[in-house]
Amino acid sequence: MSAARSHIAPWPIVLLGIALAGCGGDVPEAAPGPAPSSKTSTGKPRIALVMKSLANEFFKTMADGAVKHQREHPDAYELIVNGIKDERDLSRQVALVDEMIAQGVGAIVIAPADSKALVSACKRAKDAGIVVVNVDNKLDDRVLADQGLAVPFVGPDNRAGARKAADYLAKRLKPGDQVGMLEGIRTAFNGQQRQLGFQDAMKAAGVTIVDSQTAQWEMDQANRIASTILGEHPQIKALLCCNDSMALGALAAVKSAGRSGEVLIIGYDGISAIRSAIQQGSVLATIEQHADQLAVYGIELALKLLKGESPPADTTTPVDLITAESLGSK
Ligand code: ALL
Repeated sequence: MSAARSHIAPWPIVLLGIALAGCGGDVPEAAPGPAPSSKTSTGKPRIALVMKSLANEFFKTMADGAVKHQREHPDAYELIVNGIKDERDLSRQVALVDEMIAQGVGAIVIAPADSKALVSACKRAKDAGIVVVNVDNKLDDRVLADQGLAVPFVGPDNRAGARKAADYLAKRLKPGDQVGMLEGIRTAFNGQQRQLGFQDAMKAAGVTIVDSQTAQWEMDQANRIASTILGEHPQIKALLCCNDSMALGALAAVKSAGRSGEVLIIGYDGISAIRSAIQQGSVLATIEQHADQLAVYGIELALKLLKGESPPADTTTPVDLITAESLGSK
């Protein structure tokens, strides 16, 4: 059994791992066996993509983009794709990094589930001579500095992205209106930045955020918390959700409270279910952060670093507002 398969966790990672084991090709055996090498027997570097919850379409899209890129560049590298089962499974993500170190991959491209908790694992990888590239959610600058670690980041300006969606929402609100917010994992930098972007826009519009709670990026938790917020603050005019999974949970809560059309919803990611909801008019807007390209940018940078190029400064990737108008449904 290949090393890639031997560490694969239950569904949905299994499906992805099997698909990618074929795609990645020549994956070395797990220990005991020959000493790991950062290159395969064909001389190609192996790049490990380590993501967050594969239950979230955002990361499936990210994985699909990476697989497509590898298939278009079969001679450049081999790809190992990993993810965790739920958004909070930090220890599993740390373990995945350690498994990739043990396999002796050439590079790790990581979307960390937590901006602080993954720094030590990334340091272990770099100390083992592995190229590390950080995508999507930025590692904490202070913890990186404390550990004497430099990791290039490729990803969006989440504060600016969130501001775009919330400014669009603000056009439908008036000063003095009240809204609620669903936050991501509070130790994730991108979640913090999205929260700030939403706050910036509401402050500028004179709108009060009367309740803001973390639903840990998850739909089910968002559904429960949104129901509570709607019960406790029946006057709210909108729910601002720091990702689309939580927007889906909020949407179900608004529907079951019989408040469809009265409580506006915004999200962040651009997943297909939210795009459909926007076209149907039940969600107002989201932010497309081009998940299919995020890992690809990271892989392309990793390939350059593996060739000995110097790491660049952080790279900011695009974010686009998605509304019924932009989807052509109005
Ligand atoms: C962030 C991603 C997506 C995703 C969220 C939950 O890092 O940018 O917004 O929905 O994590 O894992």
